[in-house]
Amino acid sequence: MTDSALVGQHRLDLSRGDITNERVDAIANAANEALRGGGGVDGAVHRAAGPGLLAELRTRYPHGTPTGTAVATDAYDLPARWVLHAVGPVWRGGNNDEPNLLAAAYRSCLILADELGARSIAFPAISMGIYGYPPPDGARVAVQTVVAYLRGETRVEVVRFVLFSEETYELFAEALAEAG
Ligand code: AR6
Repeated sequence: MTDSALVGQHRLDLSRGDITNERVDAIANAANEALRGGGGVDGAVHRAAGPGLLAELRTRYPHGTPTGTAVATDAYDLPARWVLHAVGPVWRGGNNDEPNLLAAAYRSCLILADELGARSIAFPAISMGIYGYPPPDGARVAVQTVVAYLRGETRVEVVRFVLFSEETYELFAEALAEAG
């Protein structure tokens, strides 16, 4: 299943599946501040990339990275070239700057992609699993942030949200229809 929209010359796609299979320049990972792996998509990314990923994170980012930021590594055994480890907010009721921090996590990845020269990037639904971000709001922030970025100066050509469940896919499709 796929939905697609054009934002100027850029394409925004939705697809169902496992992000570790994506053949794009960069995949984003929903990490935590420590950057030492975890469950959910982070666990899947580390398993599929192999041990070099954790070794690079330990060496280059010994103190992790704050919520709302992202760091890049090689993608090792994954089909992508880079992994962008983004830290979304833990949902704490909504009055702790969660929407801004979630938008900042997506934007940090897009900025890194531009710095690296990545033209295609795949995102999971950051913060919408273990971190408990309410699904309709999380999808809206994700789509609006990417659309706003693609309307600015960027060399990123394709952004794809890779959603694990049918429900999450539908929420992103609704958010995309609203943003269009
Ligand atoms: N491909 C695409 N999406 C996936 C995959 C996958 N392989 N696996 C899970 N999802 P989560 P968070 C979906 O919990 O909420 C980790 O322990 C999942 O269904 O992975 O940002 C980290 O180390 C959900 O829709 O990330 C952090 O401690 C979305 O990806 C913490 O979890 C995000 O769910 C981060 O929590």
